[in-house]
Amino acid sequence: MIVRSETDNPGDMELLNLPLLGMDSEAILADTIHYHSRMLGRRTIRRQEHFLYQALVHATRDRLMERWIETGNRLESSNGKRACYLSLEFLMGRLLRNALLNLDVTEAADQALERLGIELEDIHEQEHDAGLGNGGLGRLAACFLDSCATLGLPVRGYGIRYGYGMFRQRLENGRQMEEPDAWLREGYPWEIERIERARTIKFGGHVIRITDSMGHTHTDWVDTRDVLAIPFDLPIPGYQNDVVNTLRLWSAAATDEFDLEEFNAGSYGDAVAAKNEAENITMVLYPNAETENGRELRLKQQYFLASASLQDILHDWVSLNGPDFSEFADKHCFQLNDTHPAVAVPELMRLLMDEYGHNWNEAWSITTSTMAYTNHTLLPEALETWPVAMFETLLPRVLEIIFEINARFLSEVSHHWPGDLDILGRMSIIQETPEKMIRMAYLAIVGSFSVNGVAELHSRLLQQGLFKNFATLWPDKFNNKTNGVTQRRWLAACNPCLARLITRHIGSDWVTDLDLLEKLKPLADRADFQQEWSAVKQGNKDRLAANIEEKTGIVVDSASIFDVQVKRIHEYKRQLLNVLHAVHLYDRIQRGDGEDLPPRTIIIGGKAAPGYEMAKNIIKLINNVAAVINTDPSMNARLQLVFYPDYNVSGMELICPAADLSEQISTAGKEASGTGNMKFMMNGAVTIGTLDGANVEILEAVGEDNFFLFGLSVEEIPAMLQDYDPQSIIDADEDFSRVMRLLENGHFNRFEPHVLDDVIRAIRNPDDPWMTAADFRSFIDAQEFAGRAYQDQQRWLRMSILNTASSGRFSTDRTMRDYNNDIWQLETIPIKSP
Ligand code: 26Q
Repeated sequence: MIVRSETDNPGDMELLNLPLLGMDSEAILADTIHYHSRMLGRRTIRRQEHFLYQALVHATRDRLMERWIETGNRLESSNGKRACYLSLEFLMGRLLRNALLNLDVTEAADQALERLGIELEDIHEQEHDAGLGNGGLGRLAACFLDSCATLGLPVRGYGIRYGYGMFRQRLENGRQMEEPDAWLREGYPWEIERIERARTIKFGGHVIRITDSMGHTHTDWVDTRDVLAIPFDLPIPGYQNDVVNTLRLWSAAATDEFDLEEFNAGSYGDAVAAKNEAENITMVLYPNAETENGRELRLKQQYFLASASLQDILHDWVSLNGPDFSEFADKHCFQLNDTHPAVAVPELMRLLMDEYGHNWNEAWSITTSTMAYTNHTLLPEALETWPVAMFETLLPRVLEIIFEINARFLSEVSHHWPGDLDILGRMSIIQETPEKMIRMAYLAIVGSFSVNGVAELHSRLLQQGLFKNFATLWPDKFNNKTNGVTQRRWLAACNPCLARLITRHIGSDWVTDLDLLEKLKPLADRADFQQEWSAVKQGNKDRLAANIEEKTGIVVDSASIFDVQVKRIHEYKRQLLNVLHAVHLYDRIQRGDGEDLPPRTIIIGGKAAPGYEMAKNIIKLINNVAAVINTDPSMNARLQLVFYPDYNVSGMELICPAADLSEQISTAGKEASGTGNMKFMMNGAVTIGTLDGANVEILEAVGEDNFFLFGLSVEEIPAMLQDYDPQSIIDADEDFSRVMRLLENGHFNRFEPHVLDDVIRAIRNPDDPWMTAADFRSFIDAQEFAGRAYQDQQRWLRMSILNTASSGRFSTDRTMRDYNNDIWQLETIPIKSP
């Protein structure tokens, strides 16, 4: 039941005394038909399932809307603290399945559609993924929102409504081709446009100072080219608790449809061009790649998000509280998802000073007690920097503020390290050479009261490495918040058969309290339970096999071990090492040494940033090796290799329930956390992995008997890198030599000479920072061990069950509680228990 709030102003629904909408199949059917005919104007439900999908979304959205309004009312009347999650990416995927689950109407919707002779599953297929993110960081933001709503935490997401999300990947002769993702083309029925809340964002112009009659100097940023930011809201339902939070996505528009002055002067073209320039800002999501660093449009996106979101919050504050900001910092927290929105630090300063009349100290005190920064990388080359010159032309007033922040900060540094001149240059927010650049991570650290990494190892390495000096200066700022994933999407919704099996044995409370999966541990040795577990996994493997055949034409053997690596293609993630293993197995089987091997299907999927040549070469290599292996009759069904095309959130929802072996094989010290590792574990896959990111904690949770550990540790790597000599490693290893010979002889590129040269050469490079050759032997041995374990099905099933049973701490419910206890300190919205 929704408890209506007792506000002074009754809402529309109270005024009309409207009853709440029914949650049964009759009511859902009636509303779906209503939308289908009266809104969409369709005469028949046959053929076009897309319209039925839209109609069902509208029926679902109505039910969300009631709870959304009520959540807003309760939030406003409680006047409590809120957090804003600022992120350039929210990788939401599809929303319908999750909305039905969280509203507890999956069965009702299923029955309603059954009456129309249509399968709910087919309706889900109609939904286009909201691919507004690259990978882990964007998906993490989406999981956070689900957990916050479920816990009743008043957290709002702020992001960008890109016209084109993550590109679609197509393969042509084994090479990645990018296609635009026109996800809004057929309309997006989940969003609500809130034109009345539009904000104006300034770019360009210059700064002037005016001294008034009282002698007060005021700073103005004038002659700017302005752009409108229009918010589109998405509902974020909690799990069966009547809470609906908000994800607010900003879209850019020209301030005037046509600039009349220019139009009248006859420059129609210029007027339209100006409109285009404004709308370009939110046109496309940037794929993550170093080559994308420093693009002006990307900086515009970052500032656009930061300014619009902060203006939105400040506007609300002033309309409710008037000009008194004394309690503002007690009521707000801004969590920065990496440095991408870090320009929010100087922007909040600017708004507080120039728009709301505060002095520097007041503004700084508010800023540094509301901003918190999460870092997601350990690669120094991935730290964001921006040319000062670009800020100068695009954001001149913001640049002034950054300089002042830096000057004050450096004076603190020189007090702490008197006489140390070098340290000023090393810690400065401004890097001086070769070109003046702004170090966004340093800006974020200086402007925040909390800085966190995303796994224990990662947070420790940050404090000992990249941010060492800052951690010395402010030890209390630094903390860890190990990532998680939401079990609603990543177990309950995507693996319904396993969810039902678990619920049958331990009850359903694990959906909101994942530690309860521990109760599965005593069942891990029971033969009957193992049989049920095995049957569910087999069903999921059959489902994935059908999907793979549909997408690639390859018929995979679903009785084989499914050995899966899906993630963005990057050298540090070492898809290359995985390929070396595939080639090694191929070689063994060919030379007649494969009799004892269990049949294996290696599945690799992921996108390469369009400008990242080496990553694209790795995709080409995988596909070439796959073509040879899959057509070689001597493989005798022992080995298959599949490149899964256009891997995305919906792909993972099919893949992770079907995986036996989860490949988490990055070079130690490079993967900040990983979250795919957690999704696989939760679904009963066993990990083969290095001691990197959250793998360390996964190993700790599940125990070394239930994890295939290999590879150098972070501590061993520097020494090894000193005189790293892949050549001698290869020469000393017969298997490795044979693999290299096959690769270098052109066995996998017979009619395409040299296409694989670069990627093969990387393995022999003594400067290879990813040290692929160094871990070859230990990886091959661990794989051999995993294969043998799989052949003992009882042993394997036990491992699989224990992995799921130990995955409790990798729920984002735990992660969000940790953020809330240590950083946000929000009161929960009173919630209905599920
Ligand atoms: C950079 C420059 C220009 C344009 C885009 C970017 C860009 C965009 C996205 C840079 C990085 C990203 C995304 C990074 C990311 O996904 N990092 C991953 O975050 C996960 C969640 O914390 C971790 O689990 C992964 O280990 C980390 O790699």
